[in-house]
Amino acid sequence: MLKSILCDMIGIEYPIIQGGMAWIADSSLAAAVSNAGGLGIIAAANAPVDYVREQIRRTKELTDKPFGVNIMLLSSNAEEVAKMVCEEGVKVVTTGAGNPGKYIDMWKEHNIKVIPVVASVALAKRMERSGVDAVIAEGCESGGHVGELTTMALVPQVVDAVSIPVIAAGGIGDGRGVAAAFMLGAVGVQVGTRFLVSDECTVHQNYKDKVIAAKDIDTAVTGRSTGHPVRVLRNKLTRQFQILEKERAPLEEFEKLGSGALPRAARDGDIDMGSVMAGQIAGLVCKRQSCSEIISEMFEQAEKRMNYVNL
Ligand code: TUI
Repeated sequence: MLKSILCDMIGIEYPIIQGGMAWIADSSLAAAVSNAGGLGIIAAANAPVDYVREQIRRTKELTDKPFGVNIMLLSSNAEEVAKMVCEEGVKVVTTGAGNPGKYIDMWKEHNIKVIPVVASVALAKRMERSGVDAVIAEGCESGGHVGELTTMALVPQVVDAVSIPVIAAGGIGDGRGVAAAFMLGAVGVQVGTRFLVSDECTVHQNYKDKVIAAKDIDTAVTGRSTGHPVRVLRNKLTRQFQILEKERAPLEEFEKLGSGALPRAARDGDIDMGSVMAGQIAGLVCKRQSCSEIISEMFEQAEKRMNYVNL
């Protein structure tokens, strides 16, 4: 079976981390991924600290396996959540959309494995110096907040720049993607989009249906001009964003249009005027399965592919 140092570091069976998808990754999804042998992640996103605490406690009731919390650093309560995970005895923290430098010493004092998402070699090196345990190198094929580089270009450059384990993310949706990530020097993968359509994912059914229906060219990045580029599935909202970008509209107009757009899609099922975050691999995601089926299928396929390559 495909194992790596990531499995030993965290105590998981398969070297796969579930993406910390904002407004989507709750205790149901996190526990299902962890019970299936991967590392489930609860997304703190912009949620109130007590909601995240509740999700952590619920996950502990649903699984005895390790799980983590993703802290979205753009959130106004990131600091509060960063402290709360220490109180709750969380074992693994992933971070996104920023530099978690100021929290790392505190997390390490609480024996938390710290695995930030990075989108550049510079941040990966800075994180290694700060004492993190591994980094997730996320290419811009991913859904949600994106950097500039693709997974294919970013992962090997990060692997060469640091001595800590590197996990690949962005555009990985099946066993071929897992095998490719290992070929690039990664010791694990982070997967979001494929888990979106899993049975245990509580996102609105309309959102799942839109991901399943998506073709290769159906994502777009909005918000480049505002400094918060986000990859989503194209819809009425993205077309309105594109008009604002063309008109070079003031920042307030973008904020007005984007405000509450993610819960509108994820919770309320408004896939026309909501933000349907998904990665470029959505075109490959075409059936709903349990998290356990997804993980075992991905790794069976990856192993076959890697053995074939070795022949
Ligand atoms: O964080 C993500 N993806 C996300 S967060 C999110 S919530 C949100 N909602 C509305 C607007 C914006 C965000 C949805 N999707 N992925 C991890 C990730 N982090 N990708 C890229 C980065 C990143 C980018 C720049 C990390 C650090 C960074 O630079 C920080 C620095 O100071 O160098």
